[in-house]
Amino acid sequence: MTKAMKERQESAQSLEQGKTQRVAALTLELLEAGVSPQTILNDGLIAGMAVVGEKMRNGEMYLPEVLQSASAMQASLKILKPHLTREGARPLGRILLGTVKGDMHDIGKNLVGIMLQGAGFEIVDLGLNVPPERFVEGINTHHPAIVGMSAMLTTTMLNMKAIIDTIAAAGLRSTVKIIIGGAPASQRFADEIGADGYARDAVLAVGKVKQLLGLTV
Ligand code: B1M
Repeated sequence: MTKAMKERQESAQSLEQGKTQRVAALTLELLEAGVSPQTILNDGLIAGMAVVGEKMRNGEMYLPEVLQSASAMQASLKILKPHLTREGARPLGRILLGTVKGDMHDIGKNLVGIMLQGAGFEIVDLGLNVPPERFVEGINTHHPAIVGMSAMLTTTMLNMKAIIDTIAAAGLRSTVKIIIGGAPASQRFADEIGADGYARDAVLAVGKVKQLLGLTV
């Protein structure tokens, strides 16, 4: 096994153990060694977080430990961000992004934002736990082409419909395309609630947004 492969494995394990400084240091080392940010993301961070999710489900990890892992992931994402995005280019379009009301999971949404920014879009990030009215306010203020919603709980995903209904009630539905994502979401759910698109992960979200805006060839 090469040094870089070992470090990616160690990065996943350190993330699982919530060792923020170690994960950050390994991220820098791997970048310096020429490993691509996508590989660091997939083999290190996302792989580590998948184990955290498994352990959380089985009751082997508790919230404070999961929070530690989440902060390790956020720290590493901060380091990777400039390598995944390109500054200065004229934006392809503006996207309003938020994690829906009641939901405190923002890592996936942040990653979607980074990938979209990397593809040339301008991101207005409303953060997490965003109520329907703030999405409406965001549309009125920023005039985005796309609204992106993220939800990670089977309970909070239902709030996506409330947000779409509130946008429609404000007379703004025809002004934006709406894309949804997050672990419990699906194309079927997107169809049911009247969203324009669904994407399973951050890379597919870029493709879906381009498709919705007619930017694909
Ligand atoms: Co929570 N949590 N959590 N959690 N958490 C899950 C989601 C869970 C699946 C864990 C489990 O049981 N195995 C489970 C949900 C079960 C369910 O509803 N079916 C769960 C639970 C139960 C809870 C609490 C209720 C626990 C409790 O309090 N007892 C609680 C709820 C709090 C709340 O939101 N109100 C809770 C809390 C937390 C923490 C705060 C501790 C922390 C979040 C910290 C943070 O985000 N800042 C946390 C974490 C870290 C997780 C897991 C372990 C990891 C999530 C993550 O960041 N993944 C998660 C288990 C898992 O997912 N395996 C879990 C990495 C990230 C890159 O992937 O977020 O899936 P993901 O994003 C992907 C795609 O989903 C997609 O692209 C992203 C990148 O590829 N995507 C989009 C996401 N948004 C998109 C938007 C798009 C398109 C694609 O378009 C706009």
